[in-house]
Amino acid sequence: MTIGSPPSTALAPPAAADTHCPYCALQCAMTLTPDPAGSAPVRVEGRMFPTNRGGLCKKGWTSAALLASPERLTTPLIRDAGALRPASWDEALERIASSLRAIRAADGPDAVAVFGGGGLTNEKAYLLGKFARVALGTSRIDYNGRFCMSSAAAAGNRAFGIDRGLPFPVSDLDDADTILLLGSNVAATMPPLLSHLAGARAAGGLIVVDPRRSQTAELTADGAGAHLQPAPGTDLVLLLGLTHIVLADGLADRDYLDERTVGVDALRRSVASWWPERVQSATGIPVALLRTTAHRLARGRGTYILTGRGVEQHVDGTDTATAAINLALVLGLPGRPDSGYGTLTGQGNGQGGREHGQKSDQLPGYRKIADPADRAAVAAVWGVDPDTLPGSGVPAVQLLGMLGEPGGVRALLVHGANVVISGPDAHAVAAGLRALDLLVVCDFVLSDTAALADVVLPVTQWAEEEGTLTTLEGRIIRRRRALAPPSGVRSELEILADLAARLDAPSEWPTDPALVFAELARASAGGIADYSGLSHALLDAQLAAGVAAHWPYPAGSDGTPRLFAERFAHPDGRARLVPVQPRERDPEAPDEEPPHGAATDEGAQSALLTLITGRLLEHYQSGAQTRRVAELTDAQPRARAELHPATAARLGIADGDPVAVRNARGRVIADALLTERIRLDTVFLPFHFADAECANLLTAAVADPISGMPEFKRTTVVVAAEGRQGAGARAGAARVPA
Ligand SMILES: Nc1nc2c(c(=O)[nH]1)N[C@H]1C(S)=C(S)[C@@H](COP(=O)(O)OP(=O)(O)OC[C@H]3O[C@@H](n4cnc5c(=O)[nH]c(N)nc54)[C@H](O)[C@@H]3O)O[C@H]1N2
Ligand SMILES: Nc1nc2c(c(=O)[nH]1)N[C@H]1C(S)=C(S)[C@@H](COP(=O)(O)OP(=O)(O)OC[C@H]3O[C@@H](n4cnc5c(=O)[nH]c(N)nc54)[C@H](O)[C@@H]3O)O[C@H]1N2
Ligand code: SF4
Ligand SMILES: [Mo]
Repeated sequence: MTIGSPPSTALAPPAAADTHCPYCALQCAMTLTPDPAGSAPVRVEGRMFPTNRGGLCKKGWTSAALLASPERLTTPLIRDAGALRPASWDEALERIASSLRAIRAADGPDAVAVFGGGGLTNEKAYLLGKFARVALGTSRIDYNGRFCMSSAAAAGNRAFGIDRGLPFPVSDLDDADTILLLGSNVAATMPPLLSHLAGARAAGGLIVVDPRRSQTAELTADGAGAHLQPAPGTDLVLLLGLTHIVLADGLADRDYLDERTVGVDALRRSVASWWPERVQSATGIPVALLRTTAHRLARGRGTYILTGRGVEQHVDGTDTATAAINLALVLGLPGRPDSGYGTLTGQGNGQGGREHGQKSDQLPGYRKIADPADRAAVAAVWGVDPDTLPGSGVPAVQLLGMLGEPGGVRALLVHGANVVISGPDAHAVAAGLRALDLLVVCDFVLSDTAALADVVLPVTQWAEEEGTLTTLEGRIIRRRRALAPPSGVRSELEILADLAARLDAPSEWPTDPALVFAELARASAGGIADYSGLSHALLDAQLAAGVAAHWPYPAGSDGTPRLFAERFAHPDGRARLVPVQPRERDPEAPDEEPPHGAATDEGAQSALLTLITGRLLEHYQSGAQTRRVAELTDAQPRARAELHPATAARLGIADGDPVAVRNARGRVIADALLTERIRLDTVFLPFHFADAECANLLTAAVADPISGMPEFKRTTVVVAAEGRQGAGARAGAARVPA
């Protein structure tokens, strides 16, 4: 094997760099200017760009704080006698390589697994997928995007034959008359995106579907639109009901259905019994509101349907996203220049991260690892025999369930994920990580997962590296280097190349991001997510000229800002209407599991509620990064459990009191935040916090059978004032009516 050119860390940094925020998929544009006298090494300014129009949220503004944080890791760490101690790179890498060799020799390549992340650049994600298949020979690779985009991806693939979050530029939303936003709280999760909703609000057409009156639902007030507040997890029925009304009231686009879709008859039959009164009783949404919503969507002056994690992170998330697509197709929206359907991708590279080989069944370019032609094409680029490539692995929830199990996983390499906070059933995840023979975590801070590792490797941060990311609109953008990394820190590309060499891996392992991208482009040629017409140099020239690059971008093309104008990606060019129905509740599903000591009783001091989890504006994901930024933790220092004042009053809980939220899996303690934004029968916890405040102590490791998405948004819990938990459990818990 050969290791490529010297890493780009040898280059002198530019005076100012035009780059993008390290956090979410909106990838707001910013300019970083070195600021030796400042509290952070660079000054952050918002930059004009179509997605953010110069705006940034609080997380973006404060993103430089972590670059020179005292909590930054700058040396490898090795666990010795129970504690982590500093080590040299050579010692750390040799410890990893020798352990991997021994485990592989004893138990075969699948005893080693890899867990990636949707925040990794395309270059890192690509090289990580290649490293797993070529250097480790393991089938067991998956990533945290499984917890994020998997349901929408599965639904998009089966309906359209392709999975690109928004098949149109974000700025297309500006001219919308009506936007149906299901399970997405963009006011907190992508604030600069709100400017693109202004047109629909002015037209009175922003319709938000959320069991909470979220900050985004609040934007529908004063005639700007409507807030539909269904019981958690009943969106599928709501969508079947809306589709029923569209078909029954003659609002469907018949020509479009005839010319562009397959399966309308079966779809019609599947929604026939979902008449509005039945939907009202299942969801709680009044019939009149169902009707006005369906008619508004069919008004035909620019209608968009968008989904977020609130409808996707369920055991039936794929079917719910499919029902949203069916509604869009019946209305004839996808592919129309003024209308469409899309899902809002979450992580910084949530889109690109799901295209280039981190998924268990995938090769670069969104190719299928089980497809002989796809295997042959990628193996040719890698210079290996296709028969040496492993087959499909298992999705993330299943992978985490195999840690330390007999015949399961003995060694895990984690790149860009903090699974002990963000995976469902966090106690079980932690136990699995502790049962491993080798846990290696690459990170730039000692994340909660890194704290459990046997070896921790310190890596570069966003402002110190070159690369590309693919935004929520399928646009490939450049991450640019603004300053040199601290000494002692290496890029993941260097780490993977070094380990590949120590493991005597075949193929080439370039470490220059531009060369890795060039290889990625070749490997993706002819795939669904084709990047073969692009290079770092071309992207830089386009950036300077203000030209956008959206995939598919095959060699010789100018890219594809809008998909589906002529055809969908299935061989016959037509979209599939896939009939879906609410499933019989799985007895394993969290809803059905009686929490310890819970029963219905008069005078109960605890209540059986549905737990919803989600996000706060100030924190990002597991909080590994944002819990280390003073301005953000000052604003949101700890988890607060949102409760309706009436529910709280019944339980004797006042605002700010500590409450215990528990079930058979775990117990979370958080201060009460009383708010009428939430239903009487639900409690909301953010999932950004650790230890006793970790919301995923309560969620179950049950997953959507199609996508592998865990159930993050609907968990049955018992809530009581902390301290009165024992009494509450003895007295039993009363179910609170909606
Ligand atoms: N501040 C901040 N911004 C972020 C992130 C972050 O961690 N913090 N993460 C980024 C990432 S990776 C992602 S994926 C996105 C996620 O962005 P969103 O999808 O906006 O985030 P969530 O808060 O998980 O869920 C959105 C809403 O779904 C609602 N919801 C819960 N259950 C249901 C249900 O059954 N039905 C319906 N209709 N709604 C429901 C919740 O009440 C919540 O208001 O945000 C990105 N941006
Ligand atoms: N209960 C509940 N759980 C959830 C969700 C929910 O709504 N509710 N949402 C889910 C969703 S949508 C998502 S996306 C996941 C997020 O799941 P996590 O994996 O927890 O996401 P992050 O907190 O972003 O973790 C990324 C880690 O990688 C590090 N990191 C960042 N960039 C790099 C890099 O380039 N290289 C390396 N090696 N490390 C890097 C960060 O410091 C951090 O420690 O959580 C999921 N979990
Ligand atoms: S909206 Fe997302 S990309 Fe924009 S500044 Fe905030 S976290 Fe960064
Ligand atoms: Mo996400």
